Amino acid sequence: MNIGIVCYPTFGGSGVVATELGKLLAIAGHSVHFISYDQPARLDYFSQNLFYHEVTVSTYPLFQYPPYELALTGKIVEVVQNAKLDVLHVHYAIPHAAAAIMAKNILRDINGIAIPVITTLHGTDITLVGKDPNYEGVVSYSLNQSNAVTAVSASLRDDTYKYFKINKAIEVIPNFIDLDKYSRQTNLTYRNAFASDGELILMHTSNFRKVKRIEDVIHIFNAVLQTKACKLILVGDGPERRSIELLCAKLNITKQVVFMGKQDAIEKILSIADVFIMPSETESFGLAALEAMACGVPVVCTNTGGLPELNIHGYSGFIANVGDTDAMTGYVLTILESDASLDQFRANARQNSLKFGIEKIVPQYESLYNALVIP
Ligand code: GMT
Repeated sequence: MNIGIVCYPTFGGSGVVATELGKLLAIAGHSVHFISYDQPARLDYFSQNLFYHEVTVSTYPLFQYPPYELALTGKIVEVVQNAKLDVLHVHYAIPHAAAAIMAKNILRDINGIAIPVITTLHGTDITLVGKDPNYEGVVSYSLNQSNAVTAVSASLRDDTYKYFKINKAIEVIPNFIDLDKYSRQTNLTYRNAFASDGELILMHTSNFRKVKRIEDVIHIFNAVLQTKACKLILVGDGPERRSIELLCAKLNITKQVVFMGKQDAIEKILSIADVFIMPSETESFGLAALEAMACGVPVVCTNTGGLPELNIHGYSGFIANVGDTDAMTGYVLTILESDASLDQFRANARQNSLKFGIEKIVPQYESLYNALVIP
């Protein structure tokens, strides 16, 4: 099958899921054509079945806002024809679903080509950005005009029905993980570079946006530090980083907190962690928490969005109300109570991640494509 994938190229969760899915589909023998404004960050793998088509936006003095959606629409129309795409799969509704629907209509009306469009909803495209009244009508229309819509959790599916006027079924296909790549890789030299003997390591990875509530990570860590010798490793970068650095300085814990910035070898870094903290305000699935669990790291998170569908309270970690840093501190300390407790939570976290292995999830997308492709 010839599959087109439209996604954001950055380190954000939707781009990661789209790129990893495309790589797996290429391994399965499909030809996969990525359409984006930059090479997807995780497209680090060479295959004769993988192609990348860059969207370039021309500028003009009149354009205070260069029309990316139009350039994307034009590129989709071109790639569908040239690469003879059978199906177009767009990740993150805004603006990808609207551009895909416009391209679908152009191809139908001008070129006599029928291209099925699948829109996968990832999270903030619904819970934050999408429900902005300026976008709500366009998002509802684009989802209703898509041939199929998927959401990464039941919670996100329900939110979509709540905030938009949707007249079709939304299938839940959760995030997935390569359990061979993401597994605990013990590397003492690496661990010792960050923590001395007996020191524990707490970790958080994200794109440092407000919705991640990284200040809660800092307060939880600061409270744990009162009773346990530990370090905090923060992986990723984004708009909140500076204020978090300032908060660490104010609390006088700068020496105990490591800001690693954006990193590729996430599985190696996660492997040295003892507890992963995800105190998000909203989180449709929590791919970063799944990556941690697969590497045998228990997760303390909030009860928002799809997180309760991923993390099992008292088994793979713990769940608390958004903003309840006291409860989350208590849960971190419970996990770290003894070596036996930590070992048990580690094993449970890995066991829980097995439900989301690629071999279980990727065929669900393939069946969806097969059901829509016109023979
Ligand atoms: O918040 C991010 O990290 C980026 C964002 C995105 O859409 O790029 O991630 C969302 O999609 C991920 C993949 O499906 C989910 O695992 C994340 O939970 C979701 N983020 C939020 O809902 C805040």
